[in-house]
Amino acid sequence: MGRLFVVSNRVAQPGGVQIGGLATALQTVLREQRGVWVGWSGKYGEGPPHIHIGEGIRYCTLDIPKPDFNAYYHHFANRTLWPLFHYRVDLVDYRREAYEGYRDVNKRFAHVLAQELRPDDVVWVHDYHLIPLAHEMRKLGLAQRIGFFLHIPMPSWDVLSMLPGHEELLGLLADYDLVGLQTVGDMENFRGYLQAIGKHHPRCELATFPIGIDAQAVAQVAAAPAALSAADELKASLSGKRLAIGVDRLDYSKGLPERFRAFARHLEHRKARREPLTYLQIAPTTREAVPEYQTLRKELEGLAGHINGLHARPDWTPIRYVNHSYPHSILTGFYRAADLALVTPLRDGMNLVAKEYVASQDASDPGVLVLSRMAGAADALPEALLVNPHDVDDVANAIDTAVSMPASERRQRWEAMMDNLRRHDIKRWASDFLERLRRSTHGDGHAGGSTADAQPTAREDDSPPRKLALASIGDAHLSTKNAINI
Ligand code: GDG
Repeated sequence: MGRLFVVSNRVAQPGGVQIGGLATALQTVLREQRGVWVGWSGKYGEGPPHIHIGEGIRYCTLDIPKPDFNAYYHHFANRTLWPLFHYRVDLVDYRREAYEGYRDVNKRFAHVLAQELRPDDVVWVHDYHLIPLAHEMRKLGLAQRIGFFLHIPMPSWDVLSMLPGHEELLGLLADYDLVGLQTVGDMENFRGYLQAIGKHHPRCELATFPIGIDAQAVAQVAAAPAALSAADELKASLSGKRLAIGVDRLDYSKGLPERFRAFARHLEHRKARREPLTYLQIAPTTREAVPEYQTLRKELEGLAGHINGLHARPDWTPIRYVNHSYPHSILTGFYRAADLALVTPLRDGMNLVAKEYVASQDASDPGVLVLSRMAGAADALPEALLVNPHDVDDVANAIDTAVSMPASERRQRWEAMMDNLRRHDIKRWASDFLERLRRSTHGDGHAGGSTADAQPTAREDDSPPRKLALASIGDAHLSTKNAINI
């Protein structure tokens, strides 16, 4: 069996920034399969790739000149594709030169892979930063099996078609042997899109692989002394009040202003005035160079100040709003201390926080998950209190329901969710994807020859979602203070 190559914008090197479950899972698979992890080095510049071997994995990282990186990452990936794929067409900023920079950086990645790959290797590409990569690799004559996994939502045709040149860009996905999506809805959107643009038979297979977490590992960390003492300290600071928690990168897709407003609405309810609830929102900053993130930060600061000013009492502050990031050992303790979690993104490919919250709970006294219907995780966790994140009353009422839910119902819901998380964990996600990629038919068409001869025979997967994981591997800006996973 050939080696496995994982390609993502960033790589998780041992001893580097904080490691999440996704990074750990990929590292495990890479170790088992004599793997190579390819990504940006984190440095600007030109020159040959850096090779580093760590814990059985070969890391191959490339420097990228700053102007190219700005065009590729800051602009096209995060100011064009990210808002588009999250249905925020109002925020899409398309510039042709940024698209060209994005294509150039993908070419750089392809050249590095061309130097490294052997004929029987398999390549697994991650996320929207690298959509054109297989195409660039095919142009260099690389015939290996190449799979792509999209971590974010795949929107419908009417949204995708607003992107200038969408047919060219999204058409390039057909150069992969396998395109994996988070949910059946994402897959149907992409299939509908392909039909609308007249590509009824993509040469690649489409399938859903809902990402999971290492539920057992998260549960163990949450029950370990570091987490338990973090939970105790947090509870002690609440003076007997109940706690709601939110943990999200500071990103407009996560629905934070809407959530703050919904919490304010809850505070107006009579019962809430009798038994006040404290809401802890942890929101580490990311992509700080992108203006929309700066605007969001200001908006949240204003909202938190306003809501606190309106409702706080001398001995109680309703919203504790924190921009720092915390190690997972502490975060799981915070999850465990919270009576409910508010996971209300406006759109989310999956949302791992929802799953981590569930896995961190004490089985005898679990908390309640309030979850957006717009998150991929809602497919796998129907026992959560599902809400429309745009509807402040719906979310405020769900908070009331969560606070008054009897212990027996909380346990029943939690057990069903936990069962799902255990059965569909991150290891299974990775092995399902790789197994499917290795047996993909089109790869045989490529092997050792030109891709032009490969017959397009679509095989789309309608199987129900395999449920349910930890971290984004795309984010480049992980300052030492606010690092999120990798
Ligand atoms: C993309 C897709 C999809 C957060 N704060 C801290 C911290 N985190 C960790 C969480 C979680 C991860 O970051 C966030 O994962 P999400 O899934 O919630 O969201 P994205 O970053 O947007 O990820 C998403 C995911 O890819 C995987 O496919 O689910 O839909 O958008 O693991 O715990 N980690 C630490 N400290 C923090 O303060 N250590």
